Amino acid sequence: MNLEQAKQIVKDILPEKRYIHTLGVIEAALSLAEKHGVSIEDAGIAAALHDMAKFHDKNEMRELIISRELDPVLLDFHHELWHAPVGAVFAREKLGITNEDILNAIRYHTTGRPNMSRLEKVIYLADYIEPGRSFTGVDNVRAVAHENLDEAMKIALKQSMQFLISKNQPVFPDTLESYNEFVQKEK
Ligand code: DGI
Ligand code: FE
Ligand code: FE
Ligand code: FE
Repeated sequence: MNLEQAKQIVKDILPEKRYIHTLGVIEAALSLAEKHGVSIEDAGIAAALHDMAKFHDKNEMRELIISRELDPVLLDFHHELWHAPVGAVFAREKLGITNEDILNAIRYHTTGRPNMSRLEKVIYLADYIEPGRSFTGVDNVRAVAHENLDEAMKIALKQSMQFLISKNQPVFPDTLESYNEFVQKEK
């Protein structure tokens, strides 16, 4: 599978708005990958496929989380979180992707996790800073991400958790653990 093939696959699955977001994530991921010595090929494919399950049926995703024995804690959280791990299952089962780093980048693009690979950080951050995003603080993360992946992850995770807390939403354990890791690393 190459980038053009991956783009064509998601173009057929996703509504136009989400496909445009995906093109933005590809652009940001390629730029970050080049800057930080990550495989351009892997970054492009992971970015293209990262939201492939975004609009999948909620009940089917629930069944899949159970049948594929994904983290059962997911079921206690908003279904918005499910498209990332389910997307990794689809990339493997429907598209035959076997590169575990690409699969993990898709799987953890929404929450992050401790011990992320550089590719995982690139995809998490590309999703956060793609040209279509316009929330407060995004320009700062855009600038920092090209200098220091870990510092950018810390800021993005902190802002994400602050947003969730302001909306009275629970924070998924991986998100908190990932944030803690980047803060403690600095000491
Ligand atoms: O799929 P995207 O919209 O491109 O972005 P995403 O996959 O990063 O995030 C999707 C949604 O998930 C976003 O609206 C916020 C939500 N989210 C992210 N982390 C957490 C979360 N929701 C809860 N409840 N807890 C989290 O830790
Ligand atoms: Fe997503
Ligand atoms: Fe994200
Ligand atoms: Fe996304």
